[in-house]
Amino acid sequence: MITAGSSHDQVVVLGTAAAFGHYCSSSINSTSVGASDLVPDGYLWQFSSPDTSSPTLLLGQNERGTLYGAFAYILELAQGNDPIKSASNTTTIASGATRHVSNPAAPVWWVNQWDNLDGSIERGYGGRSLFFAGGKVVADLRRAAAYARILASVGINAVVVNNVNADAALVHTPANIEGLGRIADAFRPFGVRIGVSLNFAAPQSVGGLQTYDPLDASVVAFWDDVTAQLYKRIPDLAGFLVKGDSEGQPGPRKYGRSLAAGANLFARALRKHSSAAADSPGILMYRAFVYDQLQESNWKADRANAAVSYFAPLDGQFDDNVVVQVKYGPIDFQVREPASPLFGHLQKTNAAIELQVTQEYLGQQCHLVYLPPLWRTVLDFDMGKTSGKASLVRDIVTGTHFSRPLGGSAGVVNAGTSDTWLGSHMSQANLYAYGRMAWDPSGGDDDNDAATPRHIIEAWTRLTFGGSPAVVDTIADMALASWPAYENYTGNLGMQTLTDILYTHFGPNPASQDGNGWGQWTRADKNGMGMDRTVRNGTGFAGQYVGAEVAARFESVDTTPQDLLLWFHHVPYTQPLPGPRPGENTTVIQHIYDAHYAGAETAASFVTRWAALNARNALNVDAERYASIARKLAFQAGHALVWRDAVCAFFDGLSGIADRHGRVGHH
Ligand code: GCW
Repeated sequence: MITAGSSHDQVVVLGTAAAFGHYCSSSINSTSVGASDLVPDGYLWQFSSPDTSSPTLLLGQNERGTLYGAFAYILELAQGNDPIKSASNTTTIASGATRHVSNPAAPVWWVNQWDNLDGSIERGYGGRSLFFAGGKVVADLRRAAAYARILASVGINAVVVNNVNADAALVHTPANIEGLGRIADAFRPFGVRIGVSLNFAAPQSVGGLQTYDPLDASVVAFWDDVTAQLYKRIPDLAGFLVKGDSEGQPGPRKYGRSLAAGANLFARALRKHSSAAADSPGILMYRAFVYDQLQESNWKADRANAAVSYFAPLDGQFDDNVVVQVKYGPIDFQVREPASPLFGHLQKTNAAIELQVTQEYLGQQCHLVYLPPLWRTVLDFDMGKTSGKASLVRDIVTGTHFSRPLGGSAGVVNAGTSDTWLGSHMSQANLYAYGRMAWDPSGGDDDNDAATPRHIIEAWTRLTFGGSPAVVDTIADMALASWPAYENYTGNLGMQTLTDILYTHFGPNPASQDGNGWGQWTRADKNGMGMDRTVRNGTGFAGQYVGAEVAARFESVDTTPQDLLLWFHHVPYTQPLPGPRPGENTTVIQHIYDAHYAGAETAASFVTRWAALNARNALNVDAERYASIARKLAFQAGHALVWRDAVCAFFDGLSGIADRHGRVGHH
């Protein structure tokens, strides 16, 4: 227990609730400090009434909770806030003291790193790996430890350190297991546990076995042995992450085994090692991102159908320490997707939502795209009535809706050796927000809630650039305008991000969206576009929503929200749409032109808004960060024009329909 402060009314007492109860047993018992209100990793702040001389208490349910409570307290002070005033959900208790309790919404609030053993990071835009180089764990892990501190400060409790496209050798050589142990040692002081991605074929590719069949006894023994070695070095291992049978990765289907059999293989190996150090059994995160290459000529083929068709029939067959990790949308981190319908089907299975902090399809850290508003569309999505009540995705993933013991979220972060960790200063707001929303995914309904996207970006801005109201307002306004702008200039009306789908996922390439085996199609031809995902005439995807009212809403063009129109329906370019102002009409093609011009205009305004802050001397930012952000915004503004012109020219050429305002083409 640490005490700080010189005068009595500034004393803050920091520790676990149990230690505090023990220490103060003569005057205050642990019930009176609210220990019973806390779940593991939760914390409370207790402020005495002004007329008593008791210290402020900052108590965690466990040591990790104490750390989160301390970071949260410091983050308030650093914003110039008085924690007692800014604390939400406070209650007044006996003796007039005020208590604020904060508990994580679910046990899993992890991040994933897609780091390879050679030191590269798949879809990483912030430099090389913090963990690996040249096939092994790096010797100097000081920067990894600094990353652990960042993660703890935003409230993350575990990191999976290597790519889901996993290198089998990572867990096979004693040197690598020792290296993983050193990473865990670097993270442990910050309460962040580590997890490891496994390669399903390792028993065969590095283990010398003839098979990797999950039901084969020698394969079970292989994984038991690997798991035992890892626990020997890392007694608080968080668990494993497995991507099987997807995008060329090996998996159980090769042997005709179910995905549940594949997941349970690892879950059982983990379960044998529940230990006090880990304070809960190791968790097997199993990815729902499983799909096959499809025949585009088949109008009914749809990659979006894959997750439900594979996983829904397996509901109830996964062991209790398995969590199925589901990407937020049915395709792949697009700028706009409906929530994955799989969330509604996992009623007897633990589920977690997978979000992407690294901006793979979303500008790759060269564009300002503040992601929480996108994440909210999915977390707040209602799958329809199940068990007689609304089923919001956020309640499903925390386990509360279907009464599951585990659940939560995984954020693909891909931080690296860059000075900015992620490749740009502004993208750090997304990591900060991910931490806040993973701890408390409920925010957003109420404008006064500290977890709304606006409150989160305002807090991040104050912490990063100081509290000048002009800076806070400008950055918050730009951030909140950024995702809609990016959607406008890359792919509006639910058509997906029209990027180069084949390799880079960066920059416009609308022509690449069709004629490929990846299944991210727009089905654009000279008459119209959009995937027909209706049950009546299309791929049947709309019918995958468990709530009949949700399925019915998406089945009809008239009731599908406009921003998902082309996700669910194939319509002519001349399809009428309500215009931007009441009484105005537009069409799909005109919407495409207008949205791309509007989006590019917003991106251009970021440059001038940022420069105006500087001109007014309102900026509390050093010259280096000012210039770095200015450069990124200038790039974004230019690239938005490239996007605008490429997409508009493509659809102008394909449809032969002129822009009403004469901006596009040669008509
Ligand atoms: O979005 C795609 C990415 C792949 C990634 C895959 C996945 C790690 O383009 O790079 O592989 O998803 O999530 O497994």
